[in-house]
Amino acid sequence: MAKRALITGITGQDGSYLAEHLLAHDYDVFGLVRRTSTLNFERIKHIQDQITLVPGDMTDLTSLIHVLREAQPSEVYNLAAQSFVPTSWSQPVLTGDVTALGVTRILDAIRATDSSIRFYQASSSEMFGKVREVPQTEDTPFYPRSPYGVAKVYGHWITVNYRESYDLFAVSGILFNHESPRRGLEFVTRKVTHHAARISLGLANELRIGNLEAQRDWGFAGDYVRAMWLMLQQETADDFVVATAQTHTVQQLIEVAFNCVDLDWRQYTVQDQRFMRPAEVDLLIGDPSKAKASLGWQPSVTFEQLIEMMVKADYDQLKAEHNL
Ligand code: NAP
Ligand code: F7E
Repeated sequence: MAKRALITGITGQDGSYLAEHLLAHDYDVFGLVRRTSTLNFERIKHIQDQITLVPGDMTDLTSLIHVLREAQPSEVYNLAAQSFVPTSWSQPVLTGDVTALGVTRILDAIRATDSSIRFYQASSSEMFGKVREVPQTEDTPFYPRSPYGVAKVYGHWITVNYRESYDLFAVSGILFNHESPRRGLEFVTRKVTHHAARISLGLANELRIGNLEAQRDWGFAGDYVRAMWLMLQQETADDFVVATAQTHTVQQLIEVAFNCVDLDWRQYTVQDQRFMRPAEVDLLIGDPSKAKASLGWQPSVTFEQLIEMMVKADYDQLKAEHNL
């Protein structure tokens, strides 16, 4: 019989790639979707006839219990979150409700319905924040720098706690930044690649940006969902860092993206205080040795290939949209 998986956050970047990955492994895929007045199935419309969407919300325990009863999954991937860091300062309580308490709700719903379900929690490198060591490993202490990071630390520890308290197969993937042409336009990689493409097509004339010095370990989302799946196929539940072990500044990101369309980034880039954060995470670089050794996981896309892929996708899409 086909395995059944439930993905919360299926309409997001990672949810769409994970759904594709699970379908390719012959899973019956269920996706939790919240009610919206306009449909936002852009990232999953190409697979919508192969998956089952079930209504619910991470803020509503009853809906999570109903969804688990209906889907009867053997694996749950909890990707739903308020995931944009700046919004976590303007909506800290909502961020805590969805990104932190939402994890407890889904874990408790699993306990109430079927404690044999394997559970994946989308933890984040933002938990390392003001980093205590370089590179960051599974043992690096957390020091979050935003309400989002704080909420993710809660989600991480409640997952560990339910594993230890109730013997659930519950794991956390501590994933470093991962990007793709499906990344939301507000995140820095997609903002930059989209602007590079727009400027080269004459549709915009500048890129307004915040901190150029921040450093991130950026990988490809398609590679990272493979690691999520591998974590739930192991004999024992454990937590893993997933990263490329390479870091780049925001400025390097802009240089690479603008080079893809033969533009000099300096001519178009304007620093704008509005995009600075009240507290910054200056440097992230992960050590994925444990994932490599235990899961056999490694990234397949380099930073340069990733940015080129994103610029090209934006360029082609804008060209088609504007009949250029
Ligand atoms: P994303 O594109 O922002 O997607 C977030 C998803 O969560 C969307 O499907 C969204 O639904 C859903 N969601 C938000 N609030 C919800 C609620 N109250 N109830 C039900 N669903 C809700 O995020 P992503 O980049 O795919 O990331 C996936 C997960 O990994 C997130 O938990 C994120 O925090 C974590 N993470 C991401 C990265 C990264 O670099 N991408 C790194 C580490 C960890 P709507 O479409 O309806 O808004
Ligand atoms: O910012 C700097 C900004 O918003 C990256 C989420 O998926 O990854 C993501 O969080 C860096 C920061 O991602 C702009 O200050 C400069 O230093 O793309 P971002 P993030 O905050 O790292 C982690 C792992 C997650 O878990 C999160 O869910 O870029 N930056 N100028 C800018 N960032 C944005 N967004 N916009 C700018 O104009």
